[in-house]
Amino acid sequence: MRQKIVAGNWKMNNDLEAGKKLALEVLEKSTGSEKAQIVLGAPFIHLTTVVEALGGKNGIEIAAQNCSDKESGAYTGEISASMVKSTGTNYVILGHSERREYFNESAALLASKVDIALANGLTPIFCCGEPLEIREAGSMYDYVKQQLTESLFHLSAEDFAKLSIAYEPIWAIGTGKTASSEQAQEMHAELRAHLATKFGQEAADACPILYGGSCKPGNAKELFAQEDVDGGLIGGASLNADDFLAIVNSF
Ligand code: 3PY
Repeated sequence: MRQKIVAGNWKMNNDLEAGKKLALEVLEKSTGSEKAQIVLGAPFIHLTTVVEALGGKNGIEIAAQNCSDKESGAYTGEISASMVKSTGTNYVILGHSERREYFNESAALLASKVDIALANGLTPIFCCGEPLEIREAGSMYDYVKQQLTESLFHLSAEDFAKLSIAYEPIWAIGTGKTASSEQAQEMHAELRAHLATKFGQEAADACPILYGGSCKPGNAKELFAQEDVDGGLIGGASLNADDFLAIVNSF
């Protein structure tokens, strides 16, 4: 049985107090016996506060939304994987389409970020997904598989076994549009088959592949019922504890 994961991606929202309040509300309203691992993806400056506020209760984990590809040194404004880890944070979201698009994160850079995250004991949630024109041209499977090849296929089997993948079609992010459960299932199955060509069927079968892109309480159940959809990376709906937990409880 693959691990189920529902991760919130708070993006650049909430000041410190509001972030802490949201995390505490998720804690209060959760039971600790959810079927999915809960992960909260908080802004860097929230990490220490949120980790301390949750105190490891109900098994809730915290994610950073990025980390540097450099270990340390003269990189003004950057945050390293070891700094993230030192806050008690165990996950990191890497390669979100907003980072690829607005911060020019290339496949090669993301390969380095994956390496440094793993070397520092962080579990990457590696994002991939195609823009609308690629979907409309029908080349989405090749496009997304290439994203995985370029940033993950250098990994050892041992390192690959530590990460999760989030498929987020760009045309479904912040647009209110969601991939249908069939579209999500088809892509997830294609990606899993692709991973199997490199890491073997057993390793591919064990890798959680999450769906992201306008996942909400109203559509999570149907998406999560798909064989190859192992949870979600949740944007807007993760900013509301009730909505987020409704999604978590859609398993
Ligand atoms: C969204 O659902 O909008 C996301 O980008 C999740 O990462």
